[in-house]
Amino acid sequence: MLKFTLITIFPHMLDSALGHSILKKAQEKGLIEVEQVDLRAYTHDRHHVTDDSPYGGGQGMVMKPEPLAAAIEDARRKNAQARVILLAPQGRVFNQSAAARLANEKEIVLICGRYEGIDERVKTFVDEELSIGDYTLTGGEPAANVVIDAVARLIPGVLGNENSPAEDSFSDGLLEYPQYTRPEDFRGMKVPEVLLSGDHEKIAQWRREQSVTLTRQRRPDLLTNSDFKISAKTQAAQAAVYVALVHYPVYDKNHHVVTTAVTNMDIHDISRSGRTYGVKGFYVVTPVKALQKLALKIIDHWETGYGSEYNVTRKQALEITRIANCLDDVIIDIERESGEKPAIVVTSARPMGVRTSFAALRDMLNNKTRPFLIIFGTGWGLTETIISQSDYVLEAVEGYTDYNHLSVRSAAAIILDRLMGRQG
Ligand code: JFT
Repeated sequence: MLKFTLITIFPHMLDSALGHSILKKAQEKGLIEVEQVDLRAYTHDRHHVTDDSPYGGGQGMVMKPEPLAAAIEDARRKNAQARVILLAPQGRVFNQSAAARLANEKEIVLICGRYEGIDERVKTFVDEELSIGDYTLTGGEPAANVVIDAVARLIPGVLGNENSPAEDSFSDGLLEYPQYTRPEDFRGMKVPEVLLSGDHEKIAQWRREQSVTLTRQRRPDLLTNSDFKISAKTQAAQAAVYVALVHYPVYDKNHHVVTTAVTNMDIHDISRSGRTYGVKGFYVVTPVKALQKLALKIIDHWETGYGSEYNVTRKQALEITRIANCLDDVIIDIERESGEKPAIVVTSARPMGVRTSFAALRDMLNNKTRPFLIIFGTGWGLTETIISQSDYVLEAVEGYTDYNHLSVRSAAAIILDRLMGRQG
C-alpha cells in the first residue's frame, strides 16, 4: 500500500485522472491511496491568501512560505514515513529509475505549487525536488499526476499482469518494439510476416532488433550509458561488416601498380580494432604465396601456437583474421558465409568525386540491409579499377593541416570507430 498526499490549492484538479480505469481500481483494491490536501486550510487570513509578490520585483506571484511549511509539517505528522517531494522546474528530472525507486516508499507527499514558483525557503522542508521534463507547465499538479501514474503502475497488482512492467519501454533502457493487432492487412499495410510465423524465438529476436534499431535512430542518448548486455543486442541489429587490407593491386608513389609487403603490425592492429568494433572478418589480401605464408604464420602463432596461451586477447582478435588471394575471393567468401553479396566500400586519402559520409554509412549499417565489405589499401592506395567497382567511396579522414599521412592501421581504427563505435 502506497499513500500519496497532494498539497495543492486545487484539491480537485486530479479527481478525473485518478477516478478512471487502472488508478481507480488500484485505489478500490487498496493498493494505493491518494489524499488531496487543500493548501488554503493552512492559511489564517480571511481571504486564504497563498501567494504574494516577489521581493526584488518582477512579474507574477510567488507562493508564500507559511501555509506550505504548515501543510508539510502536518503531512509529516500524519504520515510518519513520508518522503516529501516538491515538484519544481529546477528539480532533478523524473525518469523510470526514479519511478522504480519511489514505488518502494510507503508514503509520498507531493507539493504542487502554482504561479512563478514557491518561496525558496520552503525547499528546506522537503526531501527532494523533481521536474517531469524540460518543458514549461502552469504548475505542479500535472507533474504530480505524471509521477503518481508512473509510480502506481509499478506497484504489484496495479496492472493486471504482474510481470508486465518489466517489459516496458525504458525498463531495459530501450524503446519498445512496434505492435500490431487485427486486421492482418489494414489499408494495404501488412503485419510483418515474422509475427504470424508462430516461431517464438524468431519473434523475440525480431522484436529485440527492432527495439535496438529504433533506439539507435531515435534515442541514441538511451544507449550511451548502456552496459555490455545492450551492446551485444546492438550488435545483433547491425549489418555484418567485413574488412579487407589489400596488398595488390595498389599504387606505389610513382602511380605504378605494385604488390606491397605484408606487415606484422598492420595485421595485429587491424585485427584488434576489428575485434573491438565487431567486424565479422578481416581479410589480408595478397597473391604472393610467400607473403600469405608469413601472414599465416603471424595468425597461427597467436591462434594455436605458443602465443595463444601467452596472450589470450590477441588470440581472440586474430580469430577474425583470414588470408585471401584477391578481392574476388573475399567477396565469394563473404557471400558464402552471410548468404548475400556484400556492398563494397572503399577508402582513399586522395581527392576524388562523390563520397559517402561516415554518418550516412553508419545509418546504412544500422538499417541492416546487407553485409558490407570495407576495403583499405596499402602503399599509395587502392587502384582506380577497385574504386570504380565499389558501391561507396567513404569520405576521407582528415585533420585541419596539409599533412595527411596516417598509417593504414590508424585510418582503419578511426574509420571503424566512426562507423561502429559507441558515440558519446
Ligand atoms: C512547474 C514543473 C515543471 C515545469 C512546480 C510551480 C510553478 C510553473 C512554472 C513554470 C516555469 C517556471 C514556474 C511549476 C513545475 C516541470 C513544478 C511548479 N510552476 N516557473 N514540474 N515539472 N517540467 N515547468 Cl510551483
